[in-house]
Amino acid sequence: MGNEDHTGITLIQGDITGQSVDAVVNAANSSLLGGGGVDGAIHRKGGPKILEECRELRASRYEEGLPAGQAVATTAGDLPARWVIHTVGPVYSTSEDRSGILSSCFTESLRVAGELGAGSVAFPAISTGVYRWPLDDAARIAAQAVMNSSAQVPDIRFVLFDERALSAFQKAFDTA
Ligand code: AR6
Repeated sequence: MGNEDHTGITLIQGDITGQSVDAVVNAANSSLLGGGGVDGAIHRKGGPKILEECRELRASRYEEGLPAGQAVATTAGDLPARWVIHTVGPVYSTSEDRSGILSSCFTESLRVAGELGAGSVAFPAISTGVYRWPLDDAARIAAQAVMNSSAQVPDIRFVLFDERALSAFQKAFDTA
């Protein structure tokens, strides 16, 4: 797997907050001030430094919040990582196709990771929890986005919380 020779993509089952990587991607919300799921786990384990930087971002670059599909980096606090890249997935909708926004979460996060010089990045299954995106479809969008990305990050990992998510991503990468 991989978009270019220098990129390796790995699928792992587990808790993303335990990953020793340069950058951990957070499935955040526009407020950047925390929430449940991955976001809650990252702030809990990463400690108050992350929230402090998020508050600074809200007071400067993102007064209106971080729009869905965009990404921004902060410190990773106490996590075994250098940065957290916060991105905001779209809430799933049956009346509107928001897959371009979900795809953008992956490409923008990889772009930010590349700018930081990150050698390794861990992604969760963005939008598939609280934001209700069907797993198989989210996995397909994630696989296509990452495989078509031009960002130069050598080690890209998807850290899936359970067996069901892991097999959805395996299937998506096998058929991408
Ligand atoms: N490690 C890896 N995957 C996880 C973990 C973890 N520690 N915890 C949950 N998952 P979600 P979203 C999986 O809800 O759908 C928050 O409140 C989970 O099983 O974290 O983008 C934010 O503040 C699911 O498959 O993110 C936003 O308000 C996937 O990660 C909102 O939820 C994503 O679930 C964002 O919703």
